[in-house]
Amino acid sequence: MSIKIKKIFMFVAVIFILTLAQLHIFTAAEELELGWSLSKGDIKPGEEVEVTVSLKNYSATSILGIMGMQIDVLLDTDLVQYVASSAKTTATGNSGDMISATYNVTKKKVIFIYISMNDNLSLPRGNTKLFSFKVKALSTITKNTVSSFICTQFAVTDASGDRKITVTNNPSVNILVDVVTTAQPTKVQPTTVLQFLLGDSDQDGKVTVKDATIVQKHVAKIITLKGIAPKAADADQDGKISVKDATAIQKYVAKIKVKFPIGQIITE
Ligand SMILES: [Ca+2]
Ligand SMILES: [Ca+2]
Repeated sequence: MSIKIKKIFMFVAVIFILTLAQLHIFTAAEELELGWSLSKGDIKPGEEVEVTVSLKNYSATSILGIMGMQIDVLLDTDLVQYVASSAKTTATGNSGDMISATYNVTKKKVIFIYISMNDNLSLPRGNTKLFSFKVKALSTITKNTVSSFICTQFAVTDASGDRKITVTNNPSVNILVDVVTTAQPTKVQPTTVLQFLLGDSDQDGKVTVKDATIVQKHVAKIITLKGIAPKAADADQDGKISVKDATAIQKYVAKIKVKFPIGQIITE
């Protein structure tokens, strides 16, 4: 049998065994466990995080070795998106072994596959870290959200060939997308202080008979007072400009006592 055919045969055999393991035909011995680590504890919307998947107890002597393994991680694409080309294997196998980590866009899964192509060799014990990938929290997330990745398949074939290891628990990793709800600083509205000389309709700094004339012109709609002038022109402080204001100003100018503070600085 040529080496090529032998390898193909091995490949088919391992896939077959993995499938059987999936179907739980073999008694599951839950000895292997998946571990997860994140490059940061929580991320902001739009930020990336690297997820590393590892085997927690592959060093256990009860496990003879791993000849085949498939791990599928389903991404919660409502919250995170896969960062293109970030899936990579961190495991190193023996010469000729097939190790890959890829992202399947349709299935929304990062799929890690290890298949030993050697007769007697298997995944070296030092391989606690298997693969990693990056995801990015959607920038549209507006409230604190936990995104969970679920491992939907974890099938392992051990090196003895007649004993299969399947971990049937459903490991998941949680990523907190933390939307900072920083309190918006309260904008202090600048207090507008209005100051004017009551009765000074023409804004020349003194109250004269001209101011009464201005009021009359404004009342007659010959002119229109603008800015602070209408405030100053409202000599009797009744909220409107009328002929009574002109009269009050005239009285003030004539030094006839008025009950309004004409000629005084008013601050509002
Ligand atoms: Ca004046
Ligand atoms: Ca008035």
